[in-house]
Amino acid sequence: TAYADATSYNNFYEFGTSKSDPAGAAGSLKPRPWTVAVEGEVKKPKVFDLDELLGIAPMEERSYRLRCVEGWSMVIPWVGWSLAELIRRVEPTGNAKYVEFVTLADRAQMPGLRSGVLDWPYVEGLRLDEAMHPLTLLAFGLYGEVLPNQNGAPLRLVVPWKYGFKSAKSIVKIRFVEREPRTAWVKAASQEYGFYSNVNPNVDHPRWSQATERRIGEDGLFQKKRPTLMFNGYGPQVGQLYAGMDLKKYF
Ligand SMILES: Nc1nc2c(c(=O)[nH]1)N[C@H]1C(S)=C(S)[C@@H](COP(=O)(O)O)O[C@H]1N2
Ligand SMILES: [Mo]
Repeated sequence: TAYADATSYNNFYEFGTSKSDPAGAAGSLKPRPWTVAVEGEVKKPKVFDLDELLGIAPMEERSYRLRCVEGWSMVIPWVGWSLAELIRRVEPTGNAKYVEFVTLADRAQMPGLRSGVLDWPYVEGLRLDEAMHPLTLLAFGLYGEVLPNQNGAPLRLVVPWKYGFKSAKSIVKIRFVEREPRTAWVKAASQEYGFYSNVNPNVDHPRWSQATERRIGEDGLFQKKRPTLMFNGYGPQVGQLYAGMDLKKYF
């Protein structure tokens, strides 16, 4: 996906609900100074300064497909390291079953918070084994640059086998918990958005099919549609996490 498309067609409701809003409005986000509190069921809770986080593990570049629940997808060379690197350092206790990601909610920086479209702050969550999976990236950049604000500066998740909304932007808190977190989209519409939200062409969103997708930048005259792949094509790597689970029930 072209850099210009990846940075101008975004979802970031804290800056408005239309795809072009974040690129226009996210200039008011201040990605420095920034801290991330890592807490809850861990032996070594800690408030990390951004500069410390940047040095935790060597930066890697990974091109991931990301598919939005609305049917568009992108392929972006992200820069970051596996979230597992951070998780190992804080030593989760035996009670840590899930990881909750809380993102910035500051009215002074985020005009979209005036709207009640979501219950702020935006919260996402993963099961601990999903969070530990090496594909789960804590991203600090894209295309070899620091993250533009509209893409979730200064740090965000990228969980490539799940719908885009699981990839929380501008994270300020990571909590290890025993119970499945109540995530922002589940709170907003639990019939439409499940906790797992694995990309699954066989489970339709109640209002539209999830069988195909449109790659951003390819939407010319003939609107080429691509078939959506189970787990967004990452099935060989992540399918085992869901062995024995009914993915229609746990959508
Ligand atoms: N804090 C926050 N994170 C968020 C969102 C949001 O509204 N707020 N939108 C999500 C959705 S629905 C998608 S599809 C991706 C989009 O990421 P991108 O704009 O960088 O492509 O971010 C996700 N992370
Ligand atoms: Mo999305």
